[in-house]
Amino acid sequence: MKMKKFLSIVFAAAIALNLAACGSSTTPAASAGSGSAGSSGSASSSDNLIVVGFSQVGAESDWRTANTKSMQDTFTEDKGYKLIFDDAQQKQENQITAIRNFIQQEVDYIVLAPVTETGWDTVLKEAKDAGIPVIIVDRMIDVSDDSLYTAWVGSNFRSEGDEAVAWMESNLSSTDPVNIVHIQGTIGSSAQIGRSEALVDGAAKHSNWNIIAQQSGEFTQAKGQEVMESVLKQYSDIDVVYCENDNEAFGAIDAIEAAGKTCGVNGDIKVISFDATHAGLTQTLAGKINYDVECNPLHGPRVEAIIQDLEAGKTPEKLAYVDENAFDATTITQAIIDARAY
Ligand code: GZL
Repeated sequence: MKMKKFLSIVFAAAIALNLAACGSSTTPAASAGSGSAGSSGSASSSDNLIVVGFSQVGAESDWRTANTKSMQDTFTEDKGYKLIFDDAQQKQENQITAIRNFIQQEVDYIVLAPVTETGWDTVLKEAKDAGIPVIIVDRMIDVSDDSLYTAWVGSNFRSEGDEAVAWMESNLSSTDPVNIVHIQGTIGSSAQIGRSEALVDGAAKHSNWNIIAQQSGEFTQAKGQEVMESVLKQYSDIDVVYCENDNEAFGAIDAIEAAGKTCGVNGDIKVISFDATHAGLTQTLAGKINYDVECNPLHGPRVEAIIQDLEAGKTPEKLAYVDENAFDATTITQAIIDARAY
């Protein structure tokens, strides 16, 4: 429970005791702020719970669904939390509104999964002024003052991209032209920035690599399919499609097959993907995705550990990167997929 709330309860008790001694009928004035956090429920219902306001990007992908589930499975009332969840539908303005609502409700912690890196300074200053710690999860933010957030936990998206490029270097021709379609994620998100930089830098190192098309698939299957359909109409000689998440890859595969071509292992067009969700690895096992780089979404327990540190007066690590693997169609097995948590 936040010190502010604790002190206001002590203050209220002191007044109540004092008034009882004096026989006054005045109601203690200290109710403001005591247990008003999470006021979407009654104050008493959340008085003993740690109230966490979570602003989630949206529900655009299998990865996001797994990330949301991890947070909801972690922050339950029987574990001492009240989770106030907001789905921003991939719009930053909705996340900013949600954060302001969390401040108004005097939550104990704000967790933000930022849709893009910039544009957070003003609202996070408001949270700081309200004395509410902000934990950033998954993608990173670019702010002028990093005291605006207490801790971040997420992935190294650049190294994810480098992992994919290393596979391409080992499995594509080093001499013949390699024509690459680049389906990017949400423009301005850390995941897109890191994964895109890796491919662009990789292509710059190989004179036979040509990025013939580069467009955002917004991390969704529908947009990924739309982009790939359009590119297939323009180019007949495509060697690789580099999809910045599994859902874009699913859309690209649908478009490739609808165009009468094959993809993946021994296919006309190789498919690179990111996230390694259950559905993505199932397509990898089927040989339709050649290489799927993991992006671990199970941040609930990691965020809880940060909050528990703060509750105990400890200082958590400012930046915590999660460990991640990658999966090749030629070596993955059903047993590997079955053993995974998402
Ligand atoms: C990456 C995450 C990305 C996933 C996509 O950490 O932000 O957003 O790669 C999701 O599937 O939409």
